[in-house]
Amino acid sequence: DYKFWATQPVPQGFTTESKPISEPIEEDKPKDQIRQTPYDIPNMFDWSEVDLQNDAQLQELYTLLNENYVEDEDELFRFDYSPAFLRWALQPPGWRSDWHVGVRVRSNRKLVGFISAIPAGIRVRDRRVEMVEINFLCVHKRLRGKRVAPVLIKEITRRVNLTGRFQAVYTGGVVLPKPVATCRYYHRSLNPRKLVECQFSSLQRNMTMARAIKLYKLPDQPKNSSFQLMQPKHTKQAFQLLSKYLESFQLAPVFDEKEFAHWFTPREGIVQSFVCLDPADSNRVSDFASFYCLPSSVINNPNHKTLFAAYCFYNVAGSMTWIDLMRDLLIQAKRTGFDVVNCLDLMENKTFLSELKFGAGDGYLHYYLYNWRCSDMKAEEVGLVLQ
Ligand code: YNC
Ligand code: MG
Repeated sequence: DYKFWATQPVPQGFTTESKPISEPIEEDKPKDQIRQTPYDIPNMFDWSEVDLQNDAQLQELYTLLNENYVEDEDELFRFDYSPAFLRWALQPPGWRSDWHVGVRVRSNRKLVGFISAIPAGIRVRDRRVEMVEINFLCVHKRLRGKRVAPVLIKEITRRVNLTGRFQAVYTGGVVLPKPVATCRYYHRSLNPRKLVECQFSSLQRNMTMARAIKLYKLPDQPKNSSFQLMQPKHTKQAFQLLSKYLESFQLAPVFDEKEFAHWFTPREGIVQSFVCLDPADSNRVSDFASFYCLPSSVINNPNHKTLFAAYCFYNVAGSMTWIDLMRDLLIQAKRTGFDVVNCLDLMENKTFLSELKFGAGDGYLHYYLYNWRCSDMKAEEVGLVLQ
């Protein structure tokens, strides 16, 4: 049983709503009914806002996550979010530093816990809600199992509620009450030799390394000759193309143009976005594709330190087929030096995964809403990708 989650406004149990509803679980609270002071944490710790503008504090957060954040089940890999990536992920338009919540050891000021919120307009079926996205919940390995995580969650909730927001969206690999959707990870090898050496993948029966290398070979150049890095002159049209496309999903972000520019303006080593142009009118953006760059540390491997992974972000096949668009994105990722492209089976991704030789992974990603009741969604109804 879930001792903490039983006290929270989330659907209790794992039963399914029969009607296609979308509504709050509990009402918004007036400000004077929200706790005004931080929750108590054990005596040896202090709350501490992490100032990401400050390079030293950004480095402290980087180190906490690099050493203690999400690992795969076999403890072979751990996410290695770069400092610059963390700034991008945690400082979108409307970010607040009091939503970058740290916990420090009182005696030596060491950062040992963290949770974050960023503002996001999210549409759930026909309801648009001003929510937050919760991410980077982390407790130092030596402090696990001591119920620090629930205090972090309650404290970020309090700080978000004080700004008049009462809903959140978050994702995770663990099963909690209650996923609104569950997506599966797929992986496309670009550098099969390294992936095998790192035990990220293994050679299937009857497969030799030479055959694997041949199987995953890609053309050197994109098929669509107009496929190019998104430039400022493309932003407005790419924004409109994506916004229209996202209307077809049951759970999706609603970006404004400024947010779109933040999330998709190419930043080396962080996020890469591409457009294709209409051959009949080279001023018209017809297709859009993007990935974000998230390496993983390879744990205890004598030969490899880092696995370079690109994660499919938001894509729109306008004039091209999904297969042609996403093959061009794979070619681009390969040319940039990535070892693997990871992709969830949400939006229309199932239409190209097998044809482009993505393999099903063992990881699942559950999507959760806080203080929102709605019926279950299929992976292909989800139009939201978090970092
Ligand atoms: C998790 N990932 O079930 P019960 S994802 C939520 N999300 O509660 P303790 C989690 N809850 O079962 P530990 C969770 N993992 O008693 C565990 N829990 O009801 C629950 N890992 O607390 C768990 N990062 O402190 C249990 O556990 C209670 O010391 C146990 O700490 C957990 O960022 C954790 O995977 C995850 O650093 C911090 O294991 C730690 O183990 C760790 O005894 C590696 O906690 C890194 C990792 C999680 C990545 C993510 C999204 C987080 C969402 C949090 C929920 C937000 C709700 C909305 C708030 C805003 C609302 C508004 C408005
Ligand atoms: Mg704990």
